[in-house]
Amino acid sequence: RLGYPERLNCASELIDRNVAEGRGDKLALVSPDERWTYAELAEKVNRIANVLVADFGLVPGNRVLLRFPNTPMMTAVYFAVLKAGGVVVATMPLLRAKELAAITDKAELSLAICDHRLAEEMELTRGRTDRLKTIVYAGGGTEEALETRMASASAEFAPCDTAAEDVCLLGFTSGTTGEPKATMHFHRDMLTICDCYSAKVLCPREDDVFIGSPPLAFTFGLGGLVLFPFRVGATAILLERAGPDELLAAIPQMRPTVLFTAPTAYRAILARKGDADLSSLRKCVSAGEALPKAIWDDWFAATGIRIMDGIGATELLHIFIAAREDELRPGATGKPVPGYEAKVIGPDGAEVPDGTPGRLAVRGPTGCRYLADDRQANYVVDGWNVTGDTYIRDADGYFWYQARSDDMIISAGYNIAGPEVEGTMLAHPAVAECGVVGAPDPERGRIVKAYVVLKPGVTGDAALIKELQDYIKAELAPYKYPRAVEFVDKLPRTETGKLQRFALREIASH
Ligand code: 3SK
Repeated sequence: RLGYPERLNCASELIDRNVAEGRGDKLALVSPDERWTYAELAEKVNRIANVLVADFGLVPGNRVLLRFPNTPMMTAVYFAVLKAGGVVVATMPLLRAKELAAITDKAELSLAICDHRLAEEMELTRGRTDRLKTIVYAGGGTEEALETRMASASAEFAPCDTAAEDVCLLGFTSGTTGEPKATMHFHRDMLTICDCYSAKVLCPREDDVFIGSPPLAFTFGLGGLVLFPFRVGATAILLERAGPDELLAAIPQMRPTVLFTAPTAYRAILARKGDADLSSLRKCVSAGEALPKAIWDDWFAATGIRIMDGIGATELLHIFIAAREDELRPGATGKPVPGYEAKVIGPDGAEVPDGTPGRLAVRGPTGCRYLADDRQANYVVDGWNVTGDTYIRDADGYFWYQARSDDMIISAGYNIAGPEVEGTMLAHPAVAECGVVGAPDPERGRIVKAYVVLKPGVTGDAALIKELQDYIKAELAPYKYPRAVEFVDKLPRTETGKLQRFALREIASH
């Protein structure tokens, strides 16, 4: 039992509490250009909250679109909306006007706060929806800019007396495969993920310094780069661009202790690391897509750190299966995070025996509440959140990822998990990246097809194709080998680095 009070404002709990408990002078946020203590952050949050209420008439329950790269200012605006009782709708910086307009319409947004460097697409959005009435720009130094308004606003703001179960966040799912869905989360959910996954599995300390790549608009980034550090009074480094090169430059210089990123970034950092000093790191978390064991092994060999894999979902706000470093099994995702339960179910919805693949279902203190969406009935069945992932649970209760349920390839009657073939292929010394999908085949229905990005200097020819095929046959059941292999320069990925298998499937079907 988490025992939160009925009235709760998560902005007060995550920011003001640090000041009240004597951590006002402690660094909350660091970026290449700025260093804000908790007291400075609290003051900016208050000023912005006053601007939102006094200048733009925000009332509790109003939704506000946020459009920023990962910056201290984005964080301040985020918590200002929450402190004033508003609802944050954060968007990925790279979204285009068409996508922003779809979100604006779905969430019925009239107010947006936007980094001035992202103005172009924001202005185009105005032309695509009638709803958006006001756009406030941060930065840029104009008279209307957020900072100018903040300067004349009060530095005091009493938190809105929100209920623990008032909605505070609409998390949009990446929307790569269809119409975007918005998941509603409460003030208490923001603390729940800190007090379950972070407190019980990650176990951060007040002297930790967090860094990572996911955008704050993706709840993986929100938790890992803001909520978890703030819950324990730690420090977060925010980088606007946080690809492997930027992380490799920042880690030796800024000496973070906790890294949140995705498998692709771990792999790319290893490939480019040279003699970069990563010794400040003590904990590394991977989520966003399944972590191939080959990457886990290589990272451990290079750094001595046991990457903590995890699976989460925007629908559940953060990670719900993971394991502490001392309990994890390389290659397995882990066990249900304390507070959550998980099971593997068959097509009839009944639990399947251990060792049998099926759909992962989970329930716990956070869960899916889609905003006005019929798809709610497919996702939550009898109180269980039914994910789109195929898993096996072993006899010891560890959950092993197989594939996205729609990434299972059925070839001549065999069930083949594309990600398993990818993970194995990645361990071949010539392979930098790999995506495996089913391609139509007149005889077998589908065949396994691998799209391979080679390491620099390696030539892709017929001999290498044969070598890769033999390699897979030697490592996995031979029916899983890719009957087709194509060398490509890059793979289609989402902004958060996830492989877009649906895009590969489409290419493979032509
Ligand atoms: O994709 C994931 O695994 C994830 C992890 C944490 C929070 C949110 C998501 C979608």
